[in-house]
Amino acid sequence: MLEDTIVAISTPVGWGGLGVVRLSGKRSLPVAKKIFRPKKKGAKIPGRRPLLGNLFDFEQKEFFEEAFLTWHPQPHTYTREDMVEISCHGSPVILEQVVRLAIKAGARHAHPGEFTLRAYLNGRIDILQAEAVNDLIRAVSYKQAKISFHQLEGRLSGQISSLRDQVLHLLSQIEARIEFPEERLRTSTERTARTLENLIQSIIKLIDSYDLGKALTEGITLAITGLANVGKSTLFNSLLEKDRAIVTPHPGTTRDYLSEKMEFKDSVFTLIDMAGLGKPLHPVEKEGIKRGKRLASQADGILLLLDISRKESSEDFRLIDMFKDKKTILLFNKIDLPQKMNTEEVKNRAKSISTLEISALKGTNLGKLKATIHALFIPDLEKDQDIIFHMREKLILEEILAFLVEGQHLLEQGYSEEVYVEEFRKTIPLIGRLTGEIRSDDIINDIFNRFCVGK
Ligand SMILES: Nc1nc2c(ncn2[C@@H]2O[C@H](COP(=O)(O)OP(=O)(O)OP(=O)(O)O)[C@@H](O)[C@H]2O)c(=O)[nH]1
Ligand SMILES: [Mg+2]
Repeated sequence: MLEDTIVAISTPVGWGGLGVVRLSGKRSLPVAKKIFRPKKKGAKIPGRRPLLGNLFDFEQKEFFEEAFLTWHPQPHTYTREDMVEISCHGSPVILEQVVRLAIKAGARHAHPGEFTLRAYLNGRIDILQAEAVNDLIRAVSYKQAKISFHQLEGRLSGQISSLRDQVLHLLSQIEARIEFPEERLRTSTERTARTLENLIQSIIKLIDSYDLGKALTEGITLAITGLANVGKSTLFNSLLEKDRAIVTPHPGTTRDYLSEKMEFKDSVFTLIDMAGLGKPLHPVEKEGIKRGKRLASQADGILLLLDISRKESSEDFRLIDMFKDKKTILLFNKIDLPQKMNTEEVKNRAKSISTLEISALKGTNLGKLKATIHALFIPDLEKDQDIIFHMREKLILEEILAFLVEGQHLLEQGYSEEVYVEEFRKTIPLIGRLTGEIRSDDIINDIFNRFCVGK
């Protein structure tokens, strides 16, 4: 595969001022020379400097375009291979002709992301940096682009490699105790426990940063839920500051769900309004409730509304139970009305869930609600703490965390070094998978298929 010379149009599909065709591989320069003739007869092609010339159709024996050619000799290139860039007018007809001729001259059409894949396979970047390339190109905000740029420069890779160093340090402490049990200078179990605790905390911070990553990209989804008529649609509209959902005094107003983006302090939240989760009054509502339950279970968080102008009911408690394992904020709505609900009793039952009293109609405490949402979902990051944008990374970090926590458990329970050291050793290959040091075809396919052709 790496023996092939690949070619692709690297600029977007369509018409533009300029268009660029890129080649990478051993035969890049010979292939390009068949298509390109310098303006100055016999001029040598310099390294890393654009040379003006004409493009030549060696089949029809005719010139068809003016272009700059830049030769990037290996190894200091994007792919670490010989590369050539042909920059001409941004006409799809011309660009496709250049690619066609390059293929005739011995190149092969590149797959999506294949240039970056080569940079990875040739060891110039790791898989985290490769992901950052695509994140940078597809960034939806300047802030996200900047974070991706730093990751491309190796900031996240640096953090992961420091995690690996910490694990290795931990292992060496424990292994020294196993090998030289009599040694007076050996590290104490307490010290190992401290090293371990620090390591666990840094991994938790990284895992938590995924929420922020999501908030900066596709948005955190929040399902507004509760029984019928508690004020879900009113809250939805108030938070969005627009009259989006229909509000009526009749229970069962909302049947289909609605979703809209809300921005707050750099972050994006997707709010979902839906049918009330109580007993359906109408067959259409039944389907709405089914969908509502599914949406709520898939959401990142729940805003669970209760109507304090009514007495608490077993239905209310059932909902609190239903969402006790999710990130939930319990909202006592309609505080502008006379109170019938025993909120203290409800709070006792809700235990660790955070609560807030609001009036969706009058807008009371909505600023506080936004701040609470932000605090719950967007962790306060230290200045140099990196952010992860991908589920892949989060899942591997969670696996690593699980082994460390299991090891911590065994250590605390007084098991011997030989027993808990095994748990810590299991994290090493996982770190390798995280950075791509351990190659996996699945991961490679999954990541590079998301790229565009030509990158
Ligand atoms: N006084 C007062 N009334 C409210 C408040 N929030 C909502 N309401 C009223 O409660 C009724 C129901 O509000 P909706 O927002 O439609 O409630 P919902 O939960 O979306 O209802 P369904 O879609 O039927 O499940 C409307 O008459 C609202 O004006 C509030 O904070 N205070
Ligand atoms: Mg509604």
